[in-house]
Amino acid sequence: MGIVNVTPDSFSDGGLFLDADAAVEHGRRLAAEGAAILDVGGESTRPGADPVSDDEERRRVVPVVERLAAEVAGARLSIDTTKAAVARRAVEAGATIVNDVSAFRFDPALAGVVAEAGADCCLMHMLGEPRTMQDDPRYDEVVSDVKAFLEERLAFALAEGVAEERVWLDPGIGFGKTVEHNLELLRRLDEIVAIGRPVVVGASRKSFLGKLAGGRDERGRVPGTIAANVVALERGATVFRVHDVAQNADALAVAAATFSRDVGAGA
Ligand code: PMM
Repeated sequence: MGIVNVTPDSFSDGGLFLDADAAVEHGRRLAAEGAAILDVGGESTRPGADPVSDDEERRRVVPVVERLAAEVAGARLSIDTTKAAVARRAVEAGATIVNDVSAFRFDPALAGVVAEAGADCCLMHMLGEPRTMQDDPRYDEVVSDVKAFLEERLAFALAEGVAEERVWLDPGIGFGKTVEHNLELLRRLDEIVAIGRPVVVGASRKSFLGKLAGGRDERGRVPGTIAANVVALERGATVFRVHDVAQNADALAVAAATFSRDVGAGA
């Protein structure tokens, strides 16, 4: 899953693809590098980020989804949003996956949009909300807490009419987690996989990788991203949300062949 952020302020690529032409070109390049999915987002979820209005978010993402659907063959389109109004328009424009970092908490009507469209959805764990999630995150026991949250959100999605086979789950690396929380979730990812739905991992370029490896900035975190994704693959993850598709796809192809695994929905 290649990341196409149409935002001025995402943590590692904010502002680079705010113009629709640049975003479409970037998506085209990620698809050529092997992305099976392009994840288009118009609202930054970095720690401390302020919310964006429905109208502004729609204005950013809908033209990009429309053009990617028309111009780029071979990759499915995912809309990274927490808002029903944005998802509805993106699905009309050609998205077939809804990636919701709030797991239907911020806008419960989003579940109905997914159910009605027959779309796939990714439900992610986050502690609280982006503005405050990194202020001293605490858990009773991080893996059990995240697992219980994802089971509860899966049950909510099913109750709203989403088919179980449409739901993917994500432990939300970096969303209200310390370095040790992130490592424990990766180390014990098999316990999340045991819920029985495909597991998505989004470790790409995140700050814990910089903290573990010499204080590297976002662009220097590709080797760390690959290490985290190979561990996640070994523990059973099947979807890897990344900025650097070519490098991750090569590494995961070799790791998957070694483990005799499919990379599933692809890098
Ligand atoms: N991380 C970000 C945004 N969306 N979606 C899922 N499913 N999982 C993630 O880990 C995730 C996400 C933040 O990263 P970005 O600002 O580089 O997009």
